[in-house]
This record gives sequence, structure tokens and C-alpha cells, in this order.
Amino acid sequence: MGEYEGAAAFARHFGGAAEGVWSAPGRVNFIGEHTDYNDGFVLPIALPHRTRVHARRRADDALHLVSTAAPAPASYDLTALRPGAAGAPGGWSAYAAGVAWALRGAGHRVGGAELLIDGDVPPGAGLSSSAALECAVATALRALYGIALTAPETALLAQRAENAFVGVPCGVMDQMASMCCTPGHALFLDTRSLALAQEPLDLAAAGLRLLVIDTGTKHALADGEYAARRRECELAAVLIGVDALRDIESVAQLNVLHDPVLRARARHVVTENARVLRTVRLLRSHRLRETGPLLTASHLSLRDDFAVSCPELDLAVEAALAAGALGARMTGGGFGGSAIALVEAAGAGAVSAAVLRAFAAAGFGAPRLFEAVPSAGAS
Ligand code: GAF
Repeated sequence: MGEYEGAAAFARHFGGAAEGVWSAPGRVNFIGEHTDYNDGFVLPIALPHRTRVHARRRADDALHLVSTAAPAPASYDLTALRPGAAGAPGGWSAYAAGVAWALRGAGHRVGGAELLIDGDVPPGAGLSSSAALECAVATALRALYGIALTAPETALLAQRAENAFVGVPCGVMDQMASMCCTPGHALFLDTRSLALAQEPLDLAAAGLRLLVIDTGTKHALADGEYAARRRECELAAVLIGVDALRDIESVAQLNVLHDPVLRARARHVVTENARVLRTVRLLRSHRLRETGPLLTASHLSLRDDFAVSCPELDLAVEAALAAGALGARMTGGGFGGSAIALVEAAGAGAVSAAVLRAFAAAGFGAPRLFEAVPSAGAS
């Protein structure tokens, strides 16, 4: 649905016009997976796909939510919002209500509002549709109520909504990507200090393309396994005696871990942080093409050491590499969702065709392929 259809839908549901339209993008992570909740490094880019919020203030404390992707609207009393309470928002509306709750909890004066949500970030594809929704709602409420928050501060409140209200123990990468990315750049983020740098990612100038392969699958164990990985990493850090796995500089330090599973999980995080730093160095010296092997190494580490891949993601990566991709990896939390492949512009069609053929031959549903163009953060 475009912006004009959104405005018409707002008028249909609420009568009259919205005060404005705010939006925030989904993301793909170029490299740096499962490092954000270990105080590590990430390098995401914003997608052109965005979640839009048409919004208007109300004089009372009611929050009325309509999503063009959901069958039923939702309404809440802002003063009564409590995470986990009986009748607390669930499903998509929890992400939006959670943001209002987090803003109010941080002491910001957010009153009632009518929000019409639409957009084109594919849900459940590992492309951060949740963060796009949170950040679009946060940006809308921030503007409507004149709240002075920087983009990183807004991202932290959106993450708080997801952690404490929705109950998903995610790191801060997706919200920071959605708030802080800029067109033509990847966001190099230190998730401990929140220091960030915009790294030019000029794919076209290098004669390259970044393909997204949305496998169309989401395995049921995704949420539980994500939380389990987080706990394993935290336990490994405690056993080694560091604040977070980010503090480990060499895999030799992991030898104190006797449990081979914990050692493998920690090895992924340590080697992945090193891969992010190497990737940034290559980007800064205009050697984008040479990042391909690092992407592939990241996938193998996520598959073998971190055990968050799945047959569809592995096949997407293998088929893309066999057809000439310079590098490929799963992106996001894993257990389904999307992979990315760095390809020569001239070879993009052949790689796409090979991936489609491989999925058909394996009896998997057809993946959806599109090009990732580094785009703007929330506005
Ligand atoms: C999900 C989470 F939301 C992020 O915080 C991050 O941990 C990612 O998985 C894995 O890198 O997208």
C-alpha cells in the first residue's frame, strides 16, 4: 500500500486526516551476527522497505491502532498498559503499544493517539519488521508529542519495548539500524559504547549487487533457540571471567571452557567480531569485493559453531556460491528468514536463477529474491 492509500485508510478508520506520516525501514545485516547481545560489532544496512505510521494525537489517553496487514484493530488505555498483565496487548499491536509504554516509562509525556500502520517490510523474513514497526511508532509519537530524543536514544527505547513489553530478548542492532542507517552506507556499530560510523557501501561503483534471498520459512524453534544462545553466551563469559564475549581477543582464551558446545558458541562470537573489523577495514580501503570470503566464513561459523542455520538457508548459500557469488551468508537471527549473496552485477541473474532451481530441486517453496540497496533510517 502506498502513502496515499494509507492516508485514505486513515480517513476511513479514524475520519479526517493524520497530522503526519512517519516511517522506518527493515534491514539486512551485512556481517556481525549474534554479536550484539555480546557487546560486539555489527554492520547492518537499511532496506528500501519501510513501515509507515499515519498518526494523529488524541485529547485523552487512548491508543487506537489499525494495521492494514491485520484483520482487527486494537485499542488500549495508555495509563493501564503493563507488560504481561491480563489483557495486555499481544501480536503485532504489542510492539506498537510497547513503544508508548517504554516512552512513558522513561518519563516522556505521551498522550493518546490514532495510528494507521502500513508498509512493505516482509514480516517473518528475518528483515526486522518488528524493529521497523517499533521505530516507526517511536518516531511518530516523538514528533507528535515534541519529545527530544536522539536517534540512538529512540532505538534504545524501542529495544526496551521489545525486551520488557513484548518479551523478546533481542539485542540493539535492529533498532539502531532502523533509526540510524543512511543511504549508500552500512552502519558500523559498537553495541557496547553505541559508537557508530557510516561506512560507504557503494555496490554499484564496485560493479556488485547484494541479493537478498528470502527463504519464506520460519522454523518454530527460532524464539526459544535465540534465548538459549543468549544464555549460553552469557554463561561462557562468566566461566571465562569477562564481562561479555566481546572482551575476548583470541580463541586460545576459550580453552578454559570444557563444554565443547559452549566453546563453539563463544568461538563464533569471537571470530565473528574479528570478521566485522576486517570487513570494515576492507570497505575503508575500497576492497568491497574481498569481503565475499568473510561473508561465507560467517555463514559457516553460524552453521557449525552457533547452530542457528537451517537447510533452506544452507541451500541458499551453497547454490549462490556454486553459481559464482563472491560470498553468501544467512542474515538475522536464523532458523529461517533470509540469506544475502554478494554477486557481480553481470552475474546477478544467473545466481538468482540457480538459487530458484536449487530450491525447486530440493522440494522447497520458491524463495523471494530482491536487491538490497543501502537506504535511509527512520524519518
Ligand atoms: C535478531 C535480533 F533481534 C538482533 O538483536 C540480533 O541479535 C540478530 O537476531 C542476530 O544477529 O535480529
